[in-house]
Amino acid sequence: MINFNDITTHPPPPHPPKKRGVVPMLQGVRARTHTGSLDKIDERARTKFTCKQTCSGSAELLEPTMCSRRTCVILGVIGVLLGVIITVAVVLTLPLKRTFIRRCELFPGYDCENLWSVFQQAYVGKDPCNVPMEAYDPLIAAAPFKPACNRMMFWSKTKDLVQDFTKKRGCFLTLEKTLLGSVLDDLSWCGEEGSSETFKRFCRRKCENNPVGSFWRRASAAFADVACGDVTAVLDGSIEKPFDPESTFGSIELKRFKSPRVRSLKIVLVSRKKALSNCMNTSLQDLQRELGAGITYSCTEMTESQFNECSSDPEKPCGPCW
Ligand code: CXR
Repeated sequence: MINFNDITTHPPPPHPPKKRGVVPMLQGVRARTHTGSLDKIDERARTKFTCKQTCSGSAELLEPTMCSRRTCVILGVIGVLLGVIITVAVVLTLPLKRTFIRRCELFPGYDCENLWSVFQQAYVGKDPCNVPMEAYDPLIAAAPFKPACNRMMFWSKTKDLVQDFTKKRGCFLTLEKTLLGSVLDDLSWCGEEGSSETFKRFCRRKCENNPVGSFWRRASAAFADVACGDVTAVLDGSIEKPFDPESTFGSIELKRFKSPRVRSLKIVLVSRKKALSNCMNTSLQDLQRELGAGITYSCTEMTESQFNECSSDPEKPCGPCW
């Protein structure tokens, strides 16, 4: 008879707690350690152990791995290179595109992504001293200027004054307030032969056919082509020669005003601290000679504060300040 009470149950012999993911080879190493052969640790196992420590920063997670010190270094270098390339691309191109698209989207009804790609075709991959005005013809055709009779305002050497003015007095339209003028206002860009990138820094501006200068000349020509009615131009009365025939206004815009489409040109001569010229200035006589036949000319002198007073009254209809 079997007395079941006599049967003693022996718990299974305790297993040493398993370490997660211990490499079989290292288990072998431990076993041998118990038998006192620590000095004979398999060199390959030691290499892998060291590598895992280097890669993960932890000696706990020991797993079979293909990683070697060389692989770690190569992966690290590739990672750093990728990081540098992505950062350079983001810093050099994306902000310009982002600014372009963000400003463009303020004008409803345009395909801004398409305009960006048409814009890029003018200068990308080209020598930055060899981008003629005509390179921007497709861009102008994609977003043509609309005439705003009696409200068009031009300027030379007075951009800051005019910008403040048009911010307050919305009725006048400058090139910088149109879609194409606003998306590129105060920006710099260029391409490079053999590259598909847009750069926005270190773009040479000394040569005539640089991408920025050519854009403003082309856009100014197209904007002046649609001028109509009474046109205003704000010139600087604090310099000795307020009309510069070499400027964009003198060499491009003025020459494109045509009668009878343009009825009159009103020059507003604004002096900042000290007036150095007045409406009798010889450069302004040159301007009158350049003006197309049939267009009436007038000139008004103003101080900067009179000019600002005029812009500070948004209720005044466009025009009665001069
Ligand atoms: O007489 P410009 O001015 O050469 O050109 C001004 C005229 C304005 O009527 C405007 O319609 O030409 C147009 N225009 C711009 N909107 C513009 N925005 C920035 C021309 N140039 C513009 N810029 C930059 O300013 C150009 O890169 C150019 C400089 C022209 O300044 P200036 O006071 O001599 O280099």
